[in-house]
Amino acid sequence: MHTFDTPWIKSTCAYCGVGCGIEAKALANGRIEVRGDASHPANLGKLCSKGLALGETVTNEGRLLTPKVNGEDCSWDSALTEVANGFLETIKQHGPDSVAFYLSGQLLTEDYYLANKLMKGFIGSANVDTNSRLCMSSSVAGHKRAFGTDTMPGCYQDLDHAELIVLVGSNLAWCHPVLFQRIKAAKAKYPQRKLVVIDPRRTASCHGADLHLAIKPGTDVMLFNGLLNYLAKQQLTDTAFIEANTQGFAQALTIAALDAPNIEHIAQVTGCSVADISAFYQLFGSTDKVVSLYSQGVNQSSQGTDKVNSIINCHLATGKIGREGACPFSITGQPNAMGGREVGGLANTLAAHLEFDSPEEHQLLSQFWQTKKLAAKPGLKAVEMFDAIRSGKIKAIWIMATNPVVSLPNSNKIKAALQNCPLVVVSDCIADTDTGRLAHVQLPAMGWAEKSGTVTNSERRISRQRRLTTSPGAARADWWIISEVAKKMGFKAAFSYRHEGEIFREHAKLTQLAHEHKQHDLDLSGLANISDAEYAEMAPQQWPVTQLQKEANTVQQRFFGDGKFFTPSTKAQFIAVHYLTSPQRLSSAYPLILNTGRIRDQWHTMTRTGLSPGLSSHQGEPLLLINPQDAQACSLSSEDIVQIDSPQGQAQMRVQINNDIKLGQLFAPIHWSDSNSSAGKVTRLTLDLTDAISGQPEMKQTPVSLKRCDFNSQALIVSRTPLNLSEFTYWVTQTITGGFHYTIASDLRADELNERLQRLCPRQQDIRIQAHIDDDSVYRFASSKAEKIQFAYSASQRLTLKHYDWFTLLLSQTTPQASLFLSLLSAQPQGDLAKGKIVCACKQVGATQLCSAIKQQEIKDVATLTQVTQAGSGCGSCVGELQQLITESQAELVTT
Ligand SMILES: Nc1nc2c(c(=O)[nH]1)N[C@H]1C(S)=C(S)[C@@H](COP(=O)(O)OP(=O)(O)OC[C@H]3O[C@@H](n4cnc5c(=O)[nH]c(N)nc54)[C@H](O)[C@@H]3O)O[C@H]1N2
Ligand SMILES: Nc1nc2c(c(=O)[nH]1)N[C@H]1C(S)=C(S)[C@@H](COP(=O)(O)OP(=O)(O)OC[C@H]3O[C@@H](n4cnc5c(=O)[nH]c(N)nc54)[C@H](O)[C@@H]3O)O[C@H]1N2
Ligand code: SF4
Ligand SMILES: [Mo]
Repeated sequence: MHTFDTPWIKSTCAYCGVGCGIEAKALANGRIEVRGDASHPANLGKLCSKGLALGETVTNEGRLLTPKVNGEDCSWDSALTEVANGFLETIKQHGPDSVAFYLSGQLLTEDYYLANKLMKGFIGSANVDTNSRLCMSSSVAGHKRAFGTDTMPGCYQDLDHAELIVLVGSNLAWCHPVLFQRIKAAKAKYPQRKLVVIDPRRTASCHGADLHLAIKPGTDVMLFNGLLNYLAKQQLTDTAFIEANTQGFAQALTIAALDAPNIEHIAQVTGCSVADISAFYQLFGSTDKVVSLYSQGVNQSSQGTDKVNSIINCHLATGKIGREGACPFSITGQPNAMGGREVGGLANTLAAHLEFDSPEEHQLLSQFWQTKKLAAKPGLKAVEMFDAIRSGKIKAIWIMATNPVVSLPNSNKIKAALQNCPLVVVSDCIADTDTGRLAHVQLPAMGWAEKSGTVTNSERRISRQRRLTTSPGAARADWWIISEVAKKMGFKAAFSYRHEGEIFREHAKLTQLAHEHKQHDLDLSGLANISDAEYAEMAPQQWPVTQLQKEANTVQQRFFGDGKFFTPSTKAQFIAVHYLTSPQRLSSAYPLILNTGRIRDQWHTMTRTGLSPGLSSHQGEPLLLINPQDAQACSLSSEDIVQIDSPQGQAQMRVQINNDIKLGQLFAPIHWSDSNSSAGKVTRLTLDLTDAISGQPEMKQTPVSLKRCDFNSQALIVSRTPLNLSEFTYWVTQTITGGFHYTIASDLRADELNERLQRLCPRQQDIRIQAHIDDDSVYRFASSKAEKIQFAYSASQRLTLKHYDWFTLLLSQTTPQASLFLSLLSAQPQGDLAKGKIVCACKQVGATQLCSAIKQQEIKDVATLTQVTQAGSGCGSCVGELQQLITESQAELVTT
């Protein structure tokens, strides 16, 4: 018999900035099997639920297969000509600043480099910005102010050595799970190590933390100014380091002392107790090896850059930088957020960390690219860029690998801007996205597993993403698409590449020249002359790279160990920062504050993770987390649908009452869009207010009001084929194994809804059954063909959703059809359906299974639960929820 055996190929995960190495293998059924790469220094073989499910998302479902102009399929040649001519014509009539590119940290370095080269170098405008503006730009600006360059000082091994880790505005357990597990492993080995979490919500990252400071949103600068003042007062600063290697300490301290004169004042502003604040300050002051790891709770703020510097100030004051286990650590979000920063994807930098304000650097780059048109001044940052589209200043935009109609704040405005823009070009792998719907030209891009190039992770480690499989339809690599458009625009000589390795070498060569010129941080000289074969085989390289490392190694490099920084004086800069309240104020009209962020198993706008039934099962509907007291005050119960209003727009979500949220605050995940829900998109609500220095929008503090939606009926539907349910007021789609799951709510009466839904049943079914159960007034319906359920629903005035977890499993069952029908009619899940909602995505263990194991075997700790059920033995990021189930069932025992 012919066996289909392909080798394991090393590549890098498609998702977060941890940059885990994977090994993948194509299977005979077209699927891809994925496992962690034990030799990769970022993860040493570990993967999280998203990484483990990578294979499931490699599917042709929903893919954009051909180029389209005005919705019609066309050849590559005509689509590329349309784009090139459209841009040329606009530039001819209105000048280079009338066009723009909006890029993404999900492009490969090679794609990113070329897009930047085309816009800044050859079109002659710096209107090229990226979704990193929404993500890392406050960190970039903070680094530049303090260090002179955008330099990440530390590396992942610092997490193994740190005696204290402070997570500031980072839900690492869900957003960078492999690093969180690494911290937990170190803590288990050395129990004296401490973990402090600073976050307005109690998150999964608080599981196992020694201290949680639930600060009021936006008060981080107050907390860290207080820490600086405390360190000085208690003489816990490193005066030798401050004197020899820094500038501006006195000024920063004066402001900090004015801002945060005593702990009582800090307690009042931050809402934390004096005892907790003192405990944190003492820990920071008395611990030698401290890593402060921060993310969007810091960056996405109207004061994001100041928040970053307030943290860095404390590290500089104590010399906790450049040493093993000690650094301020900006953890990046996207797989190639760092690569984008290297090539100059942001509008206010040139390329290879060369800057606009230096005529020599401008000349160096002009010569290297052999162009006379290099942009002379910074371009528009993301929010400004879309404002310029709206005002008509920008008339042509090319959006690549990002979905701004979902991810930029004030999405109604973004949508209106694109609707008015004469030319919108979108490169994406997926056909139907909120942004793609507004495109004149859609270009099908290769996705992860098809494309090839490099990405840089949070610790400056460059890894190869390799092609594992062929692309469906006419999809092409992003770099190829960009180079073809550039050639058609007349820049043939500068954009002729045989393959992506040539682009990479050019980028590395530029960093070498830049480094020779300014002796700065970014130096890839060791990769500037690698052969094609060496590029193909390239093992992970952490920069600076002065020599190609032939094999993956765990040698870690830090910056600033010698006390020298990249400022003109070579000294690090303290930045004096004042705590400011957000301009977004609460009022009687908008009395609650909406925080937004991520959930464990979804990635951004769900265009990829939404394809995985396993990942979607953790959370299937847009939800609003609310404190019990606020819920009561707004007359809301769990599972109500609520309308959320902000000064910018309206959304509707399902209420989840949750003690982890403080009074007056709310939390909503960012993942739902207009493509998968009627109104679950959070950026309908968020305001486009930005940090004055970085231009990063404040996404975590929107004032809103709530109103319960009283629908007359609700239904849950499963169908093998997609349904269009836009006629119903409230709807949410979810991918499940075997088909689709829908949740709807309607103003119709339940009996009317029942009638309407029956019409959606596909024709020519073998069996149709229906039932109306009087005592709970539920209408049930199911139809099957070839012994498989094709379509089923439950409809009622109100359904208790938590009793219907099993509904999402209906189409995946190997259970005999009779018992499926029985489950449906009786609403009592039979067989495998009885698993309940999936808690452990890796091992597919459900809540009902876990609860009954806990009860039957009287399990009191997570380790035993894992042993008994396997849940938590994969990536471990569900451990917090396992603990919660145990706690809840113990509470039930006490109260019953
Ligand atoms: N599962 C999953 N993982 C991801 C992603 C994903 O979509 N899904 N996306 C990736 C990307 S691009 C990014 S940028 C990262 C983001 O990773 P994180 O920044 O960890 O994620 P968020 O949930 O956006 O926000 C982090 C926390 O900031 C808190 N916060 C809000 N306001 C404040 C404040 O004023 N001060 C402080 N101290 N905290 C505050 C929020 O309550 C939230 O828990 O995740 C990456 N990893
Ligand atoms: N309210 C609120 N809004 C936020 C945030 C928040 O915390 N709160 N976080 C912000 C942050 S940190 C980020 S990073 C953004 C993320 O927001 P987006 O970048 O808009 O989110 P994605 O869904 O990752 O969009 C990537 C798109 O590129 C496509 N794609 C994937 N791979 C490729 C490829 O190789 N080539 C091409 N051409 N296309 C590809 C995907 O199908 C998808 O449509 O959201 C921001 N918006
Ligand atoms: S932590 Fe998870 S999502 Fe992030 S790179 Fe690793 S496997 Fe991928
Ligand atoms: Mo991000």
